[in-house]
Amino acid sequence: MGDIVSYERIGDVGVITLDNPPVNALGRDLRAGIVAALEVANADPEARAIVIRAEGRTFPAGADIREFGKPPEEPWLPEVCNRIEESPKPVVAAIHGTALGGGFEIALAAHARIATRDARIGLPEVTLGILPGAGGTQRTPRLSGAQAALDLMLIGKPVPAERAKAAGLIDEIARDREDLDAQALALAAKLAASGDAPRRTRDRREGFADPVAYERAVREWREKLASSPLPAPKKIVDCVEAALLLPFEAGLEFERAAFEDLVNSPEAAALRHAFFAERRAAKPAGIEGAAPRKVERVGLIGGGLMGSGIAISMLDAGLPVVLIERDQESLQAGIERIEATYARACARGRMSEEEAGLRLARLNGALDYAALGDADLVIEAVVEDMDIKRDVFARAEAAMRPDAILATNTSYLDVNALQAACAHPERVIGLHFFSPAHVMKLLEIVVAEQTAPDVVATAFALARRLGKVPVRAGVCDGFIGNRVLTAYRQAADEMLEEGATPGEIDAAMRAYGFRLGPYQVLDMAGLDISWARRKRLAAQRDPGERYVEIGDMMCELGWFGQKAGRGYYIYEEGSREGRENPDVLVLIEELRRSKGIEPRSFTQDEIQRRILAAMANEGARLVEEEIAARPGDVDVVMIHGYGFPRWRGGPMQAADQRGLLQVKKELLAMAEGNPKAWTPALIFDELIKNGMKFADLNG
Ligand code: T1G
Repeated sequence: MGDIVSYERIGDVGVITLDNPPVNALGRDLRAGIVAALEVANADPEARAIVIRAEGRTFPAGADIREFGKPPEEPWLPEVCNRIEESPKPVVAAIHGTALGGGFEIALAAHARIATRDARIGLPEVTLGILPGAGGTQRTPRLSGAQAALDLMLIGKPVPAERAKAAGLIDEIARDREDLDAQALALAAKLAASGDAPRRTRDRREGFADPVAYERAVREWREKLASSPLPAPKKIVDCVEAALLLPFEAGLEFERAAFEDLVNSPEAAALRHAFFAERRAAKPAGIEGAAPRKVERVGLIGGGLMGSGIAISMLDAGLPVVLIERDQESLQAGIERIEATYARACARGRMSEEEAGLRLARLNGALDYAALGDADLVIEAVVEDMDIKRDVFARAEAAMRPDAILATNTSYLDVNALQAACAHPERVIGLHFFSPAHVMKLLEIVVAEQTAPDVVATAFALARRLGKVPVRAGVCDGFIGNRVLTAYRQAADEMLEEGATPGEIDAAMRAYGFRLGPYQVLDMAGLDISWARRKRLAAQRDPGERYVEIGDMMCELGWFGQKAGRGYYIYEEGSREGRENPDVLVLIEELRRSKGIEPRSFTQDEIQRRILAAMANEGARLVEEEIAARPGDVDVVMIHGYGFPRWRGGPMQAADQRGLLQVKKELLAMAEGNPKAWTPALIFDELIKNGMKFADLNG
């Protein structure tokens, strides 16, 4: 059994307890321990029934994801589940926390399931590019029918115990952990006392009661997934359909074959990478032992698009916010923007009026900075102008407590310079939210030269509280995300000059998995934003570096994108769908002629390869400069802030999958036209020479 599984008898019930922190992941040792304990329990003459329960924060939250991609070790999880199901004594699963994936499959193999009211169950394997491979696709629909089973497996989100009970997946609900153990023992004893043979889930057919509804659910999900580029969701539908059509054992084999096809797929490898990269990014080096400061009151300076979004994030997390603006009109506009967002949420049934009222009650507006006197954290979200930000910081510092944290939401500006001008530089940090700030998950935490470790720790704790995905970034122009974005756009612009069209480049990146291409995003965000930055940096630009003027030429004509009705695309009144702007093609043609460039055609594959190489190279430079702590952090930023398809794993993971030598060759070819931008980062040679990948630097 080892020391992570224990067995004891309470009355006439054998109790198997799992204790493998942090989440009782079903690694080899835990699986072997369960099998051994089951044998002991079934051999124990005094035990008439069995309870499987867990210590720690949760019932098993799945198979051990770290084992995937490696040769599987016995006992295999499907076998463990079959052993539980075949137990001659009734087995009850006592669930608390989050019973997910293989953890819930263990419970499904038991003869009855009881869960605490606040427990959640789920089969989120699709979020890892795989499927429930230990009988979940065969046992779940037998209990709940196809609709509930498919929703659980294809949406991939855990559901509350009550909902699982309503779907036939949980038999009893316990008020809390204490009640859980007692009720599980009682249920086990009751099943034993019935004298009936344990009811195997494989023999259950409640979910097959309405085959028409079953087939309809299968058909509807299959239609919904028709255009999905991902293999796992479609295989899940096939498996659930097989559950109805095939005998159980054949269904299990069908599931196993599908699982093995998927577990070694590039999508599954990329999604696993993303899973662990997010968790590593949330634990930055340099704050070990630094206790976060308390944050119970927040001040927000600037109620524009970003400021109001950040305020909503704080209000949503239960934090009171005082919003500061320069005049009454702007303050009113900021407050109305926040109120309108909540009104929309209520109108869409996503929030009750009462809840919206509670959140808005935590919002106060003020014109006087003195209102920041008791704030624990103050964030400025004013216009991207260094002088204005410095002035705002100085006025905030004068009003704030010396131990309160002062943060800037700048997207590009030099946080070191802002910090250096402060009376208490150690309390200054960058908190770079992404628009809309109450929706976008990413939070770039920009650590400046003098930022104190406990201030960094506070920022990461705050991110967790806001439900954000935090990534530590050093100070440079654009931090991690906007630096990589700039390289992305430069690579795209160069292909525009060489013969591609905005539509072709956007189509290629959509085909790669982005929801929108770079020119659609530019039109949405407004071309004037990046124009302002190019103008700000014009004086420092290296004349030797290749510069594509198309964006500037369009801005000079006022073609700022959606807000101007035209940009790379033309937008009919009020529409966000655009048709390619033929006048842009004329401008590009003129630019080519002025530079003597003979246009050529580009395949989608070449467009994707060049852009991905550009992003990976910039990511590599960010790691070399220690702006990014590891390549995985670059991937997390691009996935959560810039729409990089998660199932591709991010630009660094994509470069690893393509092969660093290939990517380097791509860059060298691009560097012929622009050596400054595309000369491969030195790290490429280092890794290639040692047969390593970016992933090997993720620690
Ligand atoms: N395997 C290995 N490690 C895991 C793990 C898992 N399944 N789940 C969590 N961890 C680690 C995680 O890396 C972190 O480690 C620590 O636990 C705390 O996690 C056959 C094939 C359970 C909701 O997809 O969704 O079963 O960083 O920071 O925010 O059909 O973790 O501390 O070193 O995320 O409170 C299916 C994945 C697997 C669930 C807790 N299961 N986990 O969230 O903590 S596939 C999942 C989660 C499967 C079978 C198939 C969350 C959580 P470290 P955390 P949290």
